[in-house]
Amino acid sequence: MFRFVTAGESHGQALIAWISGLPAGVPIDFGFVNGELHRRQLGYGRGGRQKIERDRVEALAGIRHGQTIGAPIALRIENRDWANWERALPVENLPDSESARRRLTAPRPGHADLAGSMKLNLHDARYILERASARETAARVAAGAIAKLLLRQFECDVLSHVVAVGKARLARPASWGEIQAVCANPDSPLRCVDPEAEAQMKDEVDSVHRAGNTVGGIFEVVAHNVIAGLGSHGQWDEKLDGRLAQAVMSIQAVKGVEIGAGISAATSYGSEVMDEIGYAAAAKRFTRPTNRAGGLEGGITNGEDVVVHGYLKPISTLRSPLGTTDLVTKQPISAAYERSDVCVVPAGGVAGEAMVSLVLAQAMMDKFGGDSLGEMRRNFDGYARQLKEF
Ligand code: EPS
Repeated sequence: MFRFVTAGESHGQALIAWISGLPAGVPIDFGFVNGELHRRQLGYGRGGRQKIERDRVEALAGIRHGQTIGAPIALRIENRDWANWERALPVENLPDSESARRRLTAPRPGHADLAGSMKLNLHDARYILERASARETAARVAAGAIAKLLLRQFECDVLSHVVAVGKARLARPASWGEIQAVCANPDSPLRCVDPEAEAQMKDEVDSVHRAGNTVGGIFEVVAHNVIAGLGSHGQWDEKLDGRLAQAVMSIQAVKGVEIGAGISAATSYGSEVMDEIGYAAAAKRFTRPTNRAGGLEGGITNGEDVVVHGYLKPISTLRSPLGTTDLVTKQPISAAYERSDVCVVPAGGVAGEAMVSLVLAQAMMDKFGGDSLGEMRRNFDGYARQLKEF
């Protein structure tokens, strides 16, 4: 069974990702994994923390001689900021622990601070925010990179780009080639395929930054060359669109997920929404002139690109804070502020790629299984042949 979980706090020693259920023999390119971690750190509107961190992965288990060995994989990413937090968050209860604590009793509206404090019966949101922090997405991206390396064995690739920042929006669809080009460009400030739309997005970031505010947006994750038939129409929890939605919704600050053109489809007519079906005899495959379904029908991939949109609310830590209530005194107070990102939509997209890759890798394992990559490839190739002969 393919599974993954993470551990680690934002200002603790390290983040950990644990992945189990991958076949033996998948080549692991650490340059690629570290490149993915670097991509997550980029983006116009990031805060001071990214000047401290240099995310790199260290493999502790499950990878030997550059390949998976069919054993659980453990990955570690160091938090360089830990050096500044060792006294505030020690593992052991040191003699000066009490005075060194950096308590947070002014819960930020929109963050996990209040809900988590009530739930855990703590009058200090520190422990909650440490784990709820989007720093955790670094561990997801490391795990997602491993999933991507499995998908790439089957010619499938997953990338993302930014579709909206605040009110600034990319008004046209992006081709796969454009998405590849913008993802390969380390100087792209917001990973938007259109320079004019990107300039407007930058203006949005600048203006909210000046106002001590934050801004959200929309990212689009595209999985290219996904084989038809992943997922199932059989049970609610086997439907791949539902599994993707859960995975992307679980990313910090995501409050909405859309598959294909799902949101506008709700207010359009049937003839404007469905993708007509053709057939390319030479390629022996069914074709669609449009892909409004986002590559999924009935919870099953249909052979078109899988397209998932994540809708990110603005970051909840505001330099001009909103009003809140102190957890201890119950008196009105301004919400806590130390430092914060202003816009994280490009980083959210990289986390989205990781989650989509992990779900697709899981669906590939469900269908093609195999304890070794060779066994999985035989299963895949046999099915691919069946599709051609269909
Ligand atoms: C986050 C708060 C900030 C972000 C962090 C998420 O951290 P800090 O309080 O240390 O400045 O930078 O995201 C990351 C560290 C990261 O690597 O993405 C939060 O509260 O969610």
